[in-house]
Parts: sequence; C-alpha cells; structure tokens
Amino acid sequence: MSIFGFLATVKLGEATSGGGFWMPEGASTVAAEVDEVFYFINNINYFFFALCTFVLVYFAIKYRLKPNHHSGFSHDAPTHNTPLELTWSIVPLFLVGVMFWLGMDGYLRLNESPEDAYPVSVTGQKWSWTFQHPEYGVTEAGELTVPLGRPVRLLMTSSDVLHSLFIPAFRVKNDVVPGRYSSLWFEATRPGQYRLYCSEYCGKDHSKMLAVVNVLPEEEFQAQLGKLAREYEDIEDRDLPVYALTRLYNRCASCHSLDGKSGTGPSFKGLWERTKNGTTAFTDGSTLADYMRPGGEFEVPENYIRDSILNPQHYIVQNYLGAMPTFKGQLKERQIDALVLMIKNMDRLVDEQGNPIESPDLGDADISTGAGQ
Ligand code: HEC
Ligand SMILES: [Cu+2]
Repeated sequence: MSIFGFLATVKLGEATSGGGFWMPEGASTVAAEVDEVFYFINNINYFFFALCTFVLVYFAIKYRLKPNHHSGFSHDAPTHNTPLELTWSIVPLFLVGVMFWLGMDGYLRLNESPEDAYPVSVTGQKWSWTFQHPEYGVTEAGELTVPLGRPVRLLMTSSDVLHSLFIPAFRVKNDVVPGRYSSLWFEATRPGQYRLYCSEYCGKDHSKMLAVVNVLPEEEFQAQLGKLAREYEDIEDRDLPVYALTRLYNRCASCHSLDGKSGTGPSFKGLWERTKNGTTAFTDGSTLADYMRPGGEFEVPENYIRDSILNPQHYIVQNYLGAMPTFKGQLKERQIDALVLMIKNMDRLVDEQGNPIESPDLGDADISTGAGQ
C-alpha cells in the first residue's frame, strides 16, 4: 500500500466503515471517494499539526534565553541551510499538488451528471423545499422520493434568496440561486431515509429548512410516485380539508401557525373569521371589506384566500412584511381548493392548541370553495 493509500484509509477515532466522527455513513456511489480525499487531507493536517507543535515547543525550551546569558544571539550562528529549505518547500508543494489533483478530478466528475439520470426540479424558498417529478407530474414538499441504484439529477433554483442543498450521507452539496439553475446528481446505494439540509444561511428560520430523502427500491419507487400522482384526484371533496392539513400545510408551517401565535405570517387560526367579516387590515390603510362590496374583487371571500396563495404581494396584511412566496405553478387547482377549504374549516380540524384532531367531524362542514357562486 502506498503512503497515500495509507493516509487515505486511516480514520483517526473511527470505528464504523464509512461513517464516523466527521461524517454520517455514506449512501451514494461517490461517498467512498469523497471520504478518501477528505481523510487524506485531514490526516496530512494532523501529521503536520503534531510535527509543527512538537518542533515549536521543543525549540522554545531548548533555545530559551538562559539566565546569565545576556544576548540570545551568537554572531557565528548559521543563517541558511539550503537542503533544509528545499525540503520544506518541495515536500509541501508536492502534497498540495496531489490534494489539488485529487480534488479537481473528483469535482469535475461530480459535476457531470450521467445522461440517463432521473430528473427532479427543486425549488428552495424561505424556508422549505419543493421537489417536482416531471415524469410523473408529482410535487413533493419536505420529502424527496428517489429510486435506489439509479442516477438522479436535481435541477435547482430559488424563488427568493440564496439557499444551498446538502445531503450529507450522499456527500453532495450545491448552491441554489434565485434567477438561475444549478444542478446536482447522485446515485443512492442504500434504501432508507436521509437528511437534506439548507446549508446557506437564508434568514430567520434557516435552521428549519430541512427535508428527508426517501430512497426506495425501483418497484416501490414507481408504486409510490404513481400513488402520489393520483393522490389529490382520488380524494373525495369532503376529505380535501384533511388532505390539505396533512399533505400541504407543511409548506406553510414555517410561517403560519395553527394555534393563534403570529409568526412570519399571521396564524391560520381565526383567519377565516376575519376574512369572512372583512376586518383584515392591509398596510396601505385599506381593509378587506373595501374589496368585498358587490362587484368587488373579493365579493366572494374565498377568492381572497386563493389570491393570497397565488399573488401574496398583492395585499400585505398590516404588521407583516411581504415575505410570502407565491405558490403559482406549484400547487394544482384542486390543491388550492383543498387549502381554501382547510382554512375555512380550521376550527374543526385542530383543537385550541393547534393540534390536529383525529378523524374530525366535517359532516356538515362548508366545503364550497366559492367557485361558481
Ligand atoms: C415564508 C413565509 C410564508 C410561507 C411559507 C407562507 N406564507 Fe402565507 N403569508 C406570509 C406572510 C408574511 C403573510 C402576510 C403578508 C401578506 O399578506 O402577504 C402571509 C399571508 C397569507 C394569507 C393572508 C393572511 C391574512 O391574514 O389575510 C394567506 C391566506 C396565506 N398567507 C396562506 C398561505 C398558505 C396556504 C401557505 C402554504 C401553501 C403559505 N401562506 C405559506 C408568509 C408565508
Ligand atoms: Cu435556505
């Protein structure tokens, strides 16, 4: 085994294969290689840290200014040592050269996604992730389902500020930038659930911008996406509010609470009461009631909820900032209906503390979305 091979495999303080103190166990085709480069560089660092510290301490003691020596310098002390200077220049130069070569080689290969990779479009927004599967017409939020043993390519963009998508177990990370696309690819080697983080500070709730990558064997993967693709179509109208609460609300949860506490946005609790009565005040001094008169924009109050989801910058509620991203293109018509119904029936869906009620009674609930009135 060469010295580099050796340095790359020593994992100080490691017990498990793959994972350990620095990184979780690898679960993608590139993980082993990334780890090798990481441990190679890290172990060289340990070595030189120990060497330099040792020499520093040793010389400090050996050549300290002793009592009864008036000057620390002697005039005939050596000022040069060519072999020594060449050694400490050439050895590090060689090592950094190897580090560059290993890093660049891996970086280039990580950037080139295989032709036949399974495509997923990713949108980062404060503070959640949305994943779209164009092959199935499915949108997921907070969870990304991918096939095992097949390359997956993420085409990513942001609808507000700079984010960064990081899946530690796969050893892949890339910035997610507003106004342009960036990409990332991986091939998962173990089924299971893995953490996905935003690793670029993007505001107040950056630390909550998490998702789970769910790696499924091919057959299960196809079954799961087929199910997600039909999910909201198959649902009966009467079940839409519960569907919205369990499957869609996670996209709103970082800003809208269910228990009345105001967050980045107003709580959903009591929102419908306010909307129906037109008492919501906007930053421009108008109130919702001004637009609810016959012939007005929100004569049908359900339309205000709908408009808030699709054009959030249109009317800004007093005491809040226009921080809500648009969900245009991210939610299907029927899903928007579901959210409107959820907000309308909020007090039947959750209890006083905002916890979901199990099998809520929606028997006589108002499940009209205002459409067609
Ligand atoms: C990044 C934070 C954020 C997310 C995520 C978010 N919103 Fe909002 N939302 C806001 C803010 C801030 C306001 C108040 C300012 C305004 O009117 O645009 C608001 C206002 C609203 C309003 C009007 C509230 C009122 O009191 O009249 C509705 C309805 C609404 N959001 C629905 C949603 C739904 C449904 C989702 C999820 C699909 C969602 N929002 C996701 C921040 C967010
Ligand atoms: Cu972020």
